Amino acid sequence: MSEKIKAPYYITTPIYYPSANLHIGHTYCTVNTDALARYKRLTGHEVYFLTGADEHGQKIERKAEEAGVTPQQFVDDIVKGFHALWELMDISHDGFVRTTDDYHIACVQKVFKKLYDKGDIYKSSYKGMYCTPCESFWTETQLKESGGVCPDCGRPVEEVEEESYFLNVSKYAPRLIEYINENPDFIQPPSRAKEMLNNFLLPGLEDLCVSRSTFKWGVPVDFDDKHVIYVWFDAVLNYLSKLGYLADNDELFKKFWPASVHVVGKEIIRFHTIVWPIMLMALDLPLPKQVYGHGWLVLDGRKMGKSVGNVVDPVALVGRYGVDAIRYFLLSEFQFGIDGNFNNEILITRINSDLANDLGNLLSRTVAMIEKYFGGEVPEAKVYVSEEDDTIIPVASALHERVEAAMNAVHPNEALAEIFRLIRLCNKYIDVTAPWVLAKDESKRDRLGTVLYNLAECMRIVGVCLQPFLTRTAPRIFEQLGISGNEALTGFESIERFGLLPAGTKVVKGEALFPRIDIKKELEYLESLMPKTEEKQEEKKAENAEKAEKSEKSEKGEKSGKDEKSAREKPEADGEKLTEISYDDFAKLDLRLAKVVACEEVPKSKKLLKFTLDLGGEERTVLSGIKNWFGTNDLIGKTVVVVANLAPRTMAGIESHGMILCASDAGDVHLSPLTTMSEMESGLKVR
Ligand code: ME8
Repeated sequence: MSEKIKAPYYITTPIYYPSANLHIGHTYCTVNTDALARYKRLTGHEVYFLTGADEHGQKIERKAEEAGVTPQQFVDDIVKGFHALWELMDISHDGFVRTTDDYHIACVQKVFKKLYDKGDIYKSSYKGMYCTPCESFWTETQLKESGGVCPDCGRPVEEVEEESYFLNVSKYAPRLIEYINENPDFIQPPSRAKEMLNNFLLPGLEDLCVSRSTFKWGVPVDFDDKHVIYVWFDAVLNYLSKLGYLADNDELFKKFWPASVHVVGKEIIRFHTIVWPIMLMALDLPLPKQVYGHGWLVLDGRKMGKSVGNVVDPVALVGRYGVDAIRYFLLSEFQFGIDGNFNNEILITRINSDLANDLGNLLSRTVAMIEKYFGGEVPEAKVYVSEEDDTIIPVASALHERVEAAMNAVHPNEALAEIFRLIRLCNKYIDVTAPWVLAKDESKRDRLGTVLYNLAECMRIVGVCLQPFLTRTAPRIFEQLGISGNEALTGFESIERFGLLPAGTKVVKGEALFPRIDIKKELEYLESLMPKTEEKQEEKKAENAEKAEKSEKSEKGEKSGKDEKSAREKPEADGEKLTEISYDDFAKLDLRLAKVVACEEVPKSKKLLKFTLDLGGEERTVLSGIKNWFGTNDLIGKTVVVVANLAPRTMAGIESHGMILCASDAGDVHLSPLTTMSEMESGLKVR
């Protein structure tokens, strides 16, 4: 075992804008960063993993105004959702920075003043084209190439003229060019380094405008209160402020700076490899060791993004398939450095083939055979057959090195590919060695034992390696192998040698790690969650028209309407976004208790049931799309809660007057109408 003292490891994600709820793209970046942080902890590094929220700027100020709340209220609300999402995704961050936190504001102001006093920030006036959603100025050349719209998001830019403070970027540019040329690992993947040099640094940099006076929502320049500090200048300093830079207690800063790697999306690599290093040079601080620019998740050929609105909601996916299935998909499917297309079919196939078939079956077959042939005790390995055993043992023995290389290169997907290569080889090994045939011949008992030992040991090695990736599954593998909590067998160093699993270890068969899922049903479900662009809706309509009768078609319209609605509501149900309403708004609802008198099917509708409700003397017909969960007799005599003053609506040719309130989980797996704890009279008001 190596006794080397390992370097502290400081890894960061971008701090995301709380302008809307986070989507699968942010989750992709954070989950990959989390796997890297967990891996470094597992391999003995002291790790600080930082994420957070970038809360200032005009975009947030405008959004808050639209929502009729203060910017602080607006961001507080959305940032709650960030925390909930990271908890849901098992993100193991050590710190969460908010740019509205006092320590951060103090740090930004001190840095600004320090650079002003030094002459690296100076006051002048500026006129330029600005993209508010991206909080970026663009030069004429850049706009020419992009056809006059923002090169990052494709939205219109506007002319802005201000008296501002500027950062003397041009002074440091030659030093930065030299640094990038001398440190080929600094910007990764390497293609991005070329892009930064050729597109920005070599043509010459203009000094950067680092203050704004046209809006208020930012860190004030403390010696000139007309100005707030440019949101990007403010934002990148999060990487220092959370560590206590320029604060009384700067222990974390001393231990962890410079950062080992800033993981960022490719569109913000410019700020991280040009502006940020120049700020650090001006502060006489070392530069981060690496900035890794990952690719985008793309939907229908466009970057998934909050401003465009074509986003996939991770909360719904996790509710349906579980954290590890979604973590696995995000960690394995896309090569980290380049763009990848989000695709439902691949998501489902991955869950079924990689997780349920390859991984799940390998564990269950291994444990089941040890139980069946050896009473649940891992047998000894006594009879080695090189042409069979050499297909897996050398691969298992070298796995830690391969995973280490992939993780050091910031390629979690490649690390997982190595782990799953061993899993597949083990499945093949079972087919080739055919333990069930060996079991029939008493003279082959020692060989049978060896085969099962090798499989169990490979499974242990797989479990150890999977810990940073599949946070819930790795412990379940250890449980079934009977080695839970045994650090000597689950720590990363324990897989440097093949054969550490002691014979006699008691295995325990457990539930399947990943149940197989029904592809057709799940694709329909996922389709209903996808953001619907107009074009897509048209395509869908055309598809439906071909498939169904006229009446069927109207039901499909009903279905997608409902599903869109439920997709929008889900984040709220999971505490992600709660829009406050006044009591007066609430009082507009007329909620009533109603007794279900009768219920019947709606001809040709797959989802709707027709209810006759007693609202205390008044009888109502209410349609409800709950046929997937209930039969016509299930609710008869039950008391339900109805929105009684909902405007009547005709569905499938029947007028429905009111709505039955139901609760459902994220994937709509469980659904229940609301009722009362004791018998209450029909027609009573609910408030
Ligand atoms: O840019 N695919 O915040 P942001 C993959 N506040 N990753 C994606 C993605 C997609 N479709 N969409 C977003 C900001 N991301 C600034 C950062 S840092 C000092 C300040 C990820 O909320 C990706 O990592 O727009 C991207 O860089 C980041 O979210 C942008 O998040």
